[in-house]
Amino acid sequence: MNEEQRSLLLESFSRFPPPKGVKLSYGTAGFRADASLLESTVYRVGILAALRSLKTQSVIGLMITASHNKVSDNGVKIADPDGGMMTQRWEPFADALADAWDPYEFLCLIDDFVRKESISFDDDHTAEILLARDTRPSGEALLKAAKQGISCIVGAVSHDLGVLTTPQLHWMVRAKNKGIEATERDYFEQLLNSFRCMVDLIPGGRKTNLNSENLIVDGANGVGGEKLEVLKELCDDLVIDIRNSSKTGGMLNEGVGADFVQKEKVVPCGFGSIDIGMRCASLDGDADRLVYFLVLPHGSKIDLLDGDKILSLFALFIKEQLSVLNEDGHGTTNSHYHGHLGIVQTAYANGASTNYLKNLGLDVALTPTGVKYLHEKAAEYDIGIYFEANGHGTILFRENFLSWLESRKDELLSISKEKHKAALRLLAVSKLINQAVGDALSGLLLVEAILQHMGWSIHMWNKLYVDLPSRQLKVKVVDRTVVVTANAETLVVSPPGIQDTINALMGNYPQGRCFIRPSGTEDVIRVYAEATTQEAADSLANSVAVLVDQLLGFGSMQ
Ligand code: G16
Repeated sequence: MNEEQRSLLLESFSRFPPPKGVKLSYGTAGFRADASLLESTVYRVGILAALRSLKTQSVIGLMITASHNKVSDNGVKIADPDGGMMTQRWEPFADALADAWDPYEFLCLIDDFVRKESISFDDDHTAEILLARDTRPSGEALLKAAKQGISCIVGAVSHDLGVLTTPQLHWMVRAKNKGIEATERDYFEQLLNSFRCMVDLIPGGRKTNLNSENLIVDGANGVGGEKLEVLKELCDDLVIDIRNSSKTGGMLNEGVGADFVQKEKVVPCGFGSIDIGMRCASLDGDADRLVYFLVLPHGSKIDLLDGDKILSLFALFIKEQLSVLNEDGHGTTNSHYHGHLGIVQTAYANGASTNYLKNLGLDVALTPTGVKYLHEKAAEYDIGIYFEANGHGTILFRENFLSWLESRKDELLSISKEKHKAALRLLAVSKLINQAVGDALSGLLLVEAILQHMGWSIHMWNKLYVDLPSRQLKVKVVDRTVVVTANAETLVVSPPGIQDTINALMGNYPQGRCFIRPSGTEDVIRVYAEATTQEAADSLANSVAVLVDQLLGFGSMQ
């Protein structure tokens, strides 16, 4: 780094001192904390994004969001050139940068890293960063801090895209680096064109109103509701009733949104008895998660169709297209099978969903929580479908497989119309579903298209399998980092002894399964339990939560 660069960094450093006594780390989905603590961190992530852009010689994304967290929190994360999460290799540097107190330590840290990563500051390439934020009131000021960070790397340019969903930003970064037009309009056009293509390919021709009930969507009082209004305006094929859009004045994620619906399993605000039996969906605070639900008669209970059920619907559809494509004309499968399909879940996946997928003959892999892990694993297949139970997921298509489909689709028409259509459907799915990250808007369109294709109502979809009763709890502890897990978070290796007690508790319940893990987005330990009855799942989750509270918490639970 030259002197001009050093002095720019030193000068700006003094304007963004880190908050005292707080150590933040690049967790499950970037840095997250109370918004009042984040200015310095976001400024430093601006620097990080510019360095990442120089290193990769590509456009990088920086998103200000805390997604499902409460409105007073905020967060920041980086999208890599392919639109995915920032490489995990850079996370330790992100942590060290966020934590540097002394100006010279700060400068040395950057200097050493730049050298180690061979980042070049030549004039031929300058850093370029796309910036966006969700609807949180703290977003605008934090976005300014990010710009300040970016601008202290000589020549770096930032483009403020304003309020976007997280997946829109990831999509735009990916598109821009592929040389594709990358405005919000382009995003919606691609989604809607491929959705229409899927609808046109429905067996027996386009059918309107197969799902006679309207779709009712809870927008979490956030950016998702706002963008869904735009989508609705552009699409005549979908009749959507949007509730809790950010315009209605409700509080972001407060009694609404995919995280609330999935964890509490009750109706979100704005829904009630008039919606009984209707097809309802819920987005989270930055629209990267999607769940569906049915309002049950009497009270506020729902039947939840979570990420596992969305995954199962997608898997069934993709498997059907691959079978048609690979069928040899005599009812048997071609010996040169095209399109290896793989499924990726986490330990939160309901046991019934995993059994269902395995019974379909599919490969099911397990990773730790966090799309960065699931995405990496899913990219190993020709078609990799990943979903967390909380509704965060997508379908990845390997480029080679897509090129093969593209090159063969016309030739397939001379062999069989059905094979040709199966190829077209897979190509349409690859354009409809976000290839960068889980995206509630594109996921919703794909669910709707597949339900129409199958001629299914939400009730029929819900019957694919019956969930094992489950319960999720969270426990406040003194220091959540003391809990270390292994085997895709199914085993606690530290502190010693906890796992033995959890095992003993699990033994008290038929099909009892329980695990704990430190959250990467909230200051809590999460507890998940499932068993054959709701009472048993609740009791197992409670007893493990009490154990965690006694050993690591504040002893306030009974
Ligand atoms: C983020 C991650 C998800 C993760 C969720 C909860 O979602 O992207 O992969 O499942 O946090 O993580 P944790 O249990 O570690 O708090 P979002 O929608 O909040 O960005």
